[in-house]
Order: sequence, then C-alpha cells, then structure tokens
Amino acid sequence: MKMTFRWYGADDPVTLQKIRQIPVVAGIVSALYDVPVGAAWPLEKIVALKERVEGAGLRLEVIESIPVHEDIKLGRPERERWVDHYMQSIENMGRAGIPVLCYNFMPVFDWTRTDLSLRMADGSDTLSYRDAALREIDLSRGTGELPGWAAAYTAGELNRLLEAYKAVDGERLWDNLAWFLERVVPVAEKSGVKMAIHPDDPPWSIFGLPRIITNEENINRLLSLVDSPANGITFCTGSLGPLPENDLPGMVRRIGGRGRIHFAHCRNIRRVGARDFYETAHPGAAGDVDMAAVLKAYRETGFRGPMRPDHGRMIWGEAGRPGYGLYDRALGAMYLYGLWEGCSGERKKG
Ligand code: DNO
Repeated sequence: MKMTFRWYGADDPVTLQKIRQIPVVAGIVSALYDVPVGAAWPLEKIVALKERVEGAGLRLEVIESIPVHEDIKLGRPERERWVDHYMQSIENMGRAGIPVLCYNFMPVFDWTRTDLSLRMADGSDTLSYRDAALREIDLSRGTGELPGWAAAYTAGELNRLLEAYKAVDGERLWDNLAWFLERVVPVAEKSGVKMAIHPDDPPWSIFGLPRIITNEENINRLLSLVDSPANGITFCTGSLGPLPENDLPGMVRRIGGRGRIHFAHCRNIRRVGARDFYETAHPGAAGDVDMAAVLKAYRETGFRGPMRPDHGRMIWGEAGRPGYGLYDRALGAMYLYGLWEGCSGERKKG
C-alpha cells in the first residue's frame, strides 16, 4: 500500500512542503485545474505537474480526476469529440508515467452535502448530508448556493442540463457508461493506466438524477461492462458507507481479490437516519465504518495501490477547503498507516 494525500495544486494552502512532513505520506493525488472540462490534457502540463511534485520529494501516484463531459453521460452526438480528447488525456498520462486515473460518472453533481460546517460537541466542524435538507435546496439560481462540491453552473445552464437528463434514466446512464468504457479502457490498457471509477456520493439519486455506482451488485455490473484489469474502481468507504447493506470489508475482499480496486479512499461516516449522515474522524470508533476490518481486508488481498485519507473535519481552528484541511487528514493518514502496519508488520514508508 502506498499512502497518498490529495493536493489541489499551486493554490492549495496545504502545500507540498507541509504534506511531505506527514511521516507516512510519499505519494500525491492531484489534477490539472486549469484545463476546461472536455479538453485534452496536454502532455507538457502533466509532466510539469509531476516534476513539481517530485521537486518536493514526493511522487505523483494518481490523477483525481479527469472530469467526464456531460455530453458523454447524456449520450449526445458530441460525445465522439469529447471521448477522443479523453483518450488523448489517458495516453498522455501513460507517457508521463502516472498509473491511476480516478474519475466519476455522476450526472451534473459530484459529491454533495447539505451542510459544510456542522458543529460537533468537541468544537470541530464537519460535513453532513440530510435528505430532507437536500429537497429544500432551490436550484433555480444555479449551483452558487449549493453546499459541497463547487460545480459552477448558472441557472440557465443548470436548467438545460436537468431538462436533458429527463431523457436519461438509470439504464440509459449504464448504456452511456458502457459506450465510454468500451472506448477508453483499451486505450488505458495500452497506456499502462488503470481507470478507477469513484462511487456515487451519496449512493442514491439526488435532484431526480440517476446514480448507479452505489453498491456491490452495480460495481460488479460496471466491472463486467469491459472485463479488463484496467477497468477498476476507487473504493470509497465514505461514499458506500451511508448504505448499511454495503458490507465494506467483504466488498474489499471480493472486488480487491479480483485485482479491481486501484485506489483506496478511506473515510468514516455516522449514519443518523435512512438517508442522513455526517462525516466523522477516521477511526472506526468515531463512526459506522469498521476501518480496522477494511484495512485488514486490504491486507488480505495484498493491496499494493495508493490509499488516501479522505475528507477531514476542521479542527484546531483551521479554515480551508471543506473536507480538505491539513490536520484531520494528517491524523487520518497516521491512523490508517498504523492499522496497516499493525496488520501487516510492514515498516517501510509508502
Ligand atoms: C470528494 C472526492 C470526489 C472525487 C470525484 C472523482 O471529495 O472524493 O470529488 O474526487 O468524484 O471523480
């Protein structure tokens, strides 16, 4: 297992220099943030990113993410052009020697919360999701007021997108995902890049939009769309965890045992209702994810890929990008590594 940390590029207040001081972290997860959605990622820019990371004494292990253009998810004719660009980006990643690509296939919205700073009894602030609160969100003014991932759509753009998705139910979305994977996976295979789809977060439909990467059955369906080792997943405990029927350690054993988990996102959540949860500190005792059992399952499958602590709470007065401060994620990295070392006896860094 390689312990990694997400870095949002030159503007991230959590600098590479700070990340390097977290004892167990040797790898970086990052992206190009100045390439428009749909455009091909230029080789020089990927190489420059890699060199910057290496200049700080770390390695660029994962690209998270190259966004998939909505025309691909919608199955519009323009998808031909966007998929060509996507294939070029994958080839360029391969040329630059970056082995894992995390992406998602969620219509319009990436991860979504209804509160970005829920005050906890210990004074920390955390991210939370309540289905009733989601239903009260008014999208008629665009995504500006939406807590969570900052999708920048004006009201007009968003309305047009939501209208277009009325013709795309879950089955159509599966067809469009299959179309995409049939094209990109062979390129990934040739380029030495592993595709790692991120589960939908939360793992159910929001705003009437379909969401399909939600449980083991659907992940198996995804893996069989194109049966290649390059078609794998990012196993995110925090995204799959809100559904209590998702047996997380069992899923790691079964899906990871087939060599199809290419990236591990470890995060804990506390379920407070059928579709209500909040994010907690990483330790198993803090929430509903049995993190020790998850790590043990990774260990049993001989997992050698990148792992990262996922969202952290805001603690010790830190202010910053929701979920992506330094302190709680650094504690998470240490805790996860401790579990790993405890169940593997491995003592080398990375
Ligand atoms: C949230 C992240 C997601 C993830 C994308 C991958 O914090 O885990 O935004 O990066 O879904 O495409």
